[in-house]
Amino acid sequence: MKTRITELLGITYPVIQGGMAWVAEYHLASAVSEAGGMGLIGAGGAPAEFVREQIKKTKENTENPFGVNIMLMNPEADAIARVVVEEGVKVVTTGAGNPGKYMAMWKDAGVKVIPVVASVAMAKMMERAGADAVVAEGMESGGHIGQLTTMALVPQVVDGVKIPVIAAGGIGDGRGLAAARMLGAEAVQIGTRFVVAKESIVHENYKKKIIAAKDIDSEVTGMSHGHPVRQLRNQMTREYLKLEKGGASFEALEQLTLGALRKAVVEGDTVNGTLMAGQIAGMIGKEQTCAEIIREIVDQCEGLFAKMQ
Ligand code: TUI
Repeated sequence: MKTRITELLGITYPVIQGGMAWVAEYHLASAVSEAGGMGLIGAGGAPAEFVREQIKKTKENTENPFGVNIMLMNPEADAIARVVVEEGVKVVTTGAGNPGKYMAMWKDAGVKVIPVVASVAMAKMMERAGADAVVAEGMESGGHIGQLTTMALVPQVVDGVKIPVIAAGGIGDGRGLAAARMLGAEAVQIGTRFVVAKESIVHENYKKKIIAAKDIDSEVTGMSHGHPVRQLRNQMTREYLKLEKGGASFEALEQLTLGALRKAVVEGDTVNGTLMAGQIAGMIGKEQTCAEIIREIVDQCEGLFAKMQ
């Protein structure tokens, strides 16, 4: 399972855990890294000092490489960008924006930079700016998404850049890893399956909703104002989509979702909370440890490749 990504990151398996806001804190990140994948702390909308604490706790729990995902809409993104350098974090992934202005600082500090992109143009721009790899994320993903599917996006990004590509969106098992490798990706990033990991601190109610979800149970809100977010259907999404269809303003819609991800993750509010999850939720049937998840994915993928020969 050696690829340019396992070499670049110094990991055993080409499996990267999504840097999910509120969800991806140190218990999850260190468990994934301990299991031979790449754990990520999701800075989400958190303050910079909270992220520093999370980095310190992750270091106490694993000696393996781990990274930090910086969600660029966070008003504290500048401070978090400095914290990762100060704390000697080896890998940064970014989402929901263009990390160009931090690139020189990170490269000078020897940080490996892996922006999440949703288009070929953005991937090329990131390569020119010095990115070490990109995550090509399809709209099957949970959370903030682009417009293209993983199947269409990944091979086009692979053709468009020389740096290695990590596939994300709609990947939850060894078949997904094998398919991603066939599309030219050298690793996968997986979010939703790790939300229900034993080491994930996400509220039981949220985990149960993912486990119970069917293939068609996610919805995309916020398309009309350019911030599409995929999440499981509930009372909140029904209300949101009704208002959105009626032409509600961005501000009015934002009122509905303010603090709603925290409500879901921390309080287990599955009625008014934002249950971010990808389209693959329908395939996720049980809670497992990160080590079991990674082992199963890698074994299944290797079995498929062996069968093809
Ligand atoms: O960032 C994500 N997924 C996320 S971030 C997030 S936090 C949040 N919380 C509440 C409401 C909304 C968000 C939840 N999920 N994925 C990575 C990703 N990045 N997907 C798409 C993009 C992207 C989009 C546009 C990357 C770059 C980009 O370019 C913008 C530009 O400046 O050109």
